[in-house]
Amino acid sequence: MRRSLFLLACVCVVPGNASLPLHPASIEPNDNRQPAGELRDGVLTLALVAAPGAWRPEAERGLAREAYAFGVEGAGLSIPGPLIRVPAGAEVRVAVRNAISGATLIVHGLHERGSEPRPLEVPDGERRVASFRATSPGTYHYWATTTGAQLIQQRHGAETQLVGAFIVEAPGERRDDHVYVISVEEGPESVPASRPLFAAVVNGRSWPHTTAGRATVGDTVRMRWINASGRPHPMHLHGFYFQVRSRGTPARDTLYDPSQTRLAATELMTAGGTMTFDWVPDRPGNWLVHCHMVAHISPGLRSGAGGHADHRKIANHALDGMAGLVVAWRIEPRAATPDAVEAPRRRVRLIADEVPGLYGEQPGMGFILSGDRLAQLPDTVTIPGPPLVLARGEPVEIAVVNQLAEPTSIHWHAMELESFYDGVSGWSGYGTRVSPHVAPGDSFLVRFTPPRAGTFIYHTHFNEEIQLESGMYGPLIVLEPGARLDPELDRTWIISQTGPAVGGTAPVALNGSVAPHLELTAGRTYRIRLINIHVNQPLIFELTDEAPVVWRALAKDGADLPPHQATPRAARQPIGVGETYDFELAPAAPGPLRISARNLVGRVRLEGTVRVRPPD
Ligand SMILES: [Cu+2]
Repeated sequence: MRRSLFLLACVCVVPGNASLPLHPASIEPNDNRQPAGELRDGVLTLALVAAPGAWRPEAERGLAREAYAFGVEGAGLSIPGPLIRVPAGAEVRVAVRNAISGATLIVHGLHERGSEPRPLEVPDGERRVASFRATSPGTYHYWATTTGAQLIQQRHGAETQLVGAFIVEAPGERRDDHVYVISVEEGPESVPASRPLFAAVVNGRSWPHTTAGRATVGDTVRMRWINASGRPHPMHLHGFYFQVRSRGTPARDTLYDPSQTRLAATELMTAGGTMTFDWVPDRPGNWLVHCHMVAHISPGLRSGAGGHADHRKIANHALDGMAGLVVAWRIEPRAATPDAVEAPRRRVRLIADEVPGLYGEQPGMGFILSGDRLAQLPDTVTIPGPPLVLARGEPVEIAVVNQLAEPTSIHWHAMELESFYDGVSGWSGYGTRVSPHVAPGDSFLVRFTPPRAGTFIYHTHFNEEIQLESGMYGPLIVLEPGARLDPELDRTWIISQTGPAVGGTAPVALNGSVAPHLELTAGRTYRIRLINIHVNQPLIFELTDEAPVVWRALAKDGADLPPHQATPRAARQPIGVGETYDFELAPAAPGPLRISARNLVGRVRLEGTVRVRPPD
């Protein structure tokens, strides 16, 4: 199928699929606030249609794309399709009419979870009914294919938008949650990783056209996320932690009991995956929830953008330098909010600079870190960036100095700080006080007081495709007051890429090396801070021996695990980009250990070794 774009206003439609009508119906976005169908006496009755239409991921501003979509019979099509939402125990009767000519429609997900999946086969032009009792509370979705795809990740092109949310409420559960459905339209290339992405949307719209959420300090905001795309998405909330309440697959949702809930600032959802989380914003301002894979928030997703945007010409990074899987939240103060920023007790300078020709013709971009005395200044950047070590409760002022040839802005990933210092230029802040980007030759003073000790990341939030790939990231480590970082026992293993990718995914490196060789000593107890800040590569990280290697989980995203979850486990950790994990590792015997990091379909992306020396 060729990439087909057409102007909605244009009468001469260029169909990419034979079944697209000459004057396609307009497909509207669906914010999932209104359940569809009629619920009466415990029975939900709903009549759906699946049909082709014209969809505008970027609202009135952008071009229209052809898509197949669901709609309520007689009421128009939407992306995502109508929200099916019932209390647990309800009987669901959903009729589906197939108005996609020349294709048999197979609808997945309209069945009780825990029972045998029953795909609904609807021949061309006909109508079939799925009837079942919804008894398992959770966050689910339904999706359909015209090509016989067995899994959601096998779809591409126009049918990728045939999806809708399906929520089964537990008794007494609140109903004012926000349901977000992620869908991605991709091209048909046989290797999924090299498929071009045409649109990445949340509830049918690409940033900045996604629906913004609004809340007030102290509210509890519940979000249900459904990854109805064929790609993994590590979803990151700026400036806060959220409490994870459920994680699910298309087949099953696991609702966490209080002993299973945990904090996260970034949570990886694989294709078809779901999660529910609660967030209590305690600071006002402009915030974002977004996928941390740079390809899924790239301005190149904008129709007509043609790949890369020239960031030197972008006035507002937030609105013009990102697209795709981003959702805004504006938090209003509950009362007059006191200035949360304390006078700094510590000052550091973080200088962004370039190293010409580090990656062939491309420069490296990285950081120099110093105290407030210029005499301490090292002369060259390191990639990954030097560890920025702070103390819990100690107010810090960081002067971000930009010596690059282009603007930048630095984000303090998972740090609970004031919005103005969060690093999304053109967005972070409140009211008229919005943070600027740091122009070349300029600087910006960032102030915050780390409220918890843990493993965080500092990284560029500007022109990420170039700046992040070129080296602008480093570990941000917060220690308990009075503690000192012992570089022998406290190890950071930071996964990233090695320079700008040439037409694909950049090679994976650990601590800057594509073949890392690390050394530990038997009998010692180490803290391993595992960070993934690769631009686009979620990984399954593994440490192996002939016998299973066991480590003890300590923290995720900088937040300590509750004590009963801080348990020993096999040294194997899926890690999305933007996630951090802390482990305690105590190798008992000398010998070699093997490091491997595979992508989510099992291909090895990084191999290395750890030599465990005999005890002294
Ligand atoms: Cu993503």
